[in-house]
Amino acid sequence: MGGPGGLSPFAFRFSPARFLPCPGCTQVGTIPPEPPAVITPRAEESLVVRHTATSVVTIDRFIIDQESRQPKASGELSGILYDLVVAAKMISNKVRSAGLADIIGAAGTENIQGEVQQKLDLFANDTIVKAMDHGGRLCAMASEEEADIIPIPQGFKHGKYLLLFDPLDGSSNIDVNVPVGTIFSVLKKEGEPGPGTTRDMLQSGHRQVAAGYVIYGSSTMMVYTTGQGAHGFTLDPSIGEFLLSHPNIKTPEHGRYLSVNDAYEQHWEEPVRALMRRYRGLDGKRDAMNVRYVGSMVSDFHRNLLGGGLFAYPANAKNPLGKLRLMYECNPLAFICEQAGGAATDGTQRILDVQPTELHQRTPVFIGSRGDVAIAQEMLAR
Ligand code: AHM
Ligand code: MG
Repeated sequence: MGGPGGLSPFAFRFSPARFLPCPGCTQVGTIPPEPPAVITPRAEESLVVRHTATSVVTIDRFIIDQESRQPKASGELSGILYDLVVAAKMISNKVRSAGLADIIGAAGTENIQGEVQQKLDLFANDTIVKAMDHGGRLCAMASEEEADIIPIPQGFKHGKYLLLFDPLDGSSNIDVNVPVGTIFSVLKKEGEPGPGTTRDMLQSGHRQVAAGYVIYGSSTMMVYTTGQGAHGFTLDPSIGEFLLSHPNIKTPEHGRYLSVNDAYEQHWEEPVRALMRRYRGLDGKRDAMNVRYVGSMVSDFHRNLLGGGLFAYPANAKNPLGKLRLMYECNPLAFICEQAGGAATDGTQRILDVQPTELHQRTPVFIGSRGDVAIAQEMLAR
């Protein structure tokens, strides 16, 4: 094991020699194999894979490779990831045609096939539930779209894992063609096998066994971690496969971008105001960060993960715990961020150490480049 970027050598096989006309000559003969897909470092220490015409690393292949590093792996977690990949492709396909809703029928109306159009976030929710509920690997699910946990239907086997997800985060942006995303977290049920309960789900984020997100942007990307680094895959629509594009993502120690909705400034407490002045360079203690706020957490987080920066959704007088949900928004992104060398805090403690008491619990969050998160920790703990 241990090829470039931590991949096993078999992930970079040469295409077999073939009998084809030699390039630049008229003879028919064996042409040398193409060079293997190579991984080259780029700025910000992230790695980018350059695939060749005949050698690519699909997400399935990568998942198998990672599984083979865990001698005790049963393959169940890999199965969950495969099913999520299928759901992500289906949601991506639907999101891509969202702009056509006015042509083929808006949500709540009948489309030309006589089917009732569904809101995209509900479509995404149903797609994930149906992709995941019968595989025998999960014992329960929870979604931002549903108040209670989602049980495994009768007649299907219960597995040992729990899946929590936000099917379509930032979905209010769909109407204006802004990227949205799916976020997921996988936990393991402790104790006796059988149906999962809310209580089983109330685990701190550091116990996640896998987490990831899908961003439906100018391209569709999935980024996930099982605790062996954070890896990004871009959907190639021509072959319908997620291909490894960003292995072993590393986020810069300090970032360029600050992502926060400062319309809430009047409702922030003074330490948060002082912190934001610091990030903007207004107290003279650091260079000003550039402000970028999409209003779609996955988009803001993804940009900052690759380019460096900090996403913040602090508590405010109107929302004393902020807006974002701990278990299926902040925990999975915090797991990925830490795997990429970043950090996440609620202002007083590491996000991944927060002990949840409710399924849909909210938390303030400051997440991104380690050095920038450290400033939040220092200034808010005072
Ligand atoms: P949602 O789960 O209802 O889509 O809300 C979450 C979204 C995040 O994607 C985004 O960062 C945030 O809400 C924006 O909220 P605000 O408009 O208050 O800044
Ligand atoms: Mg959400």
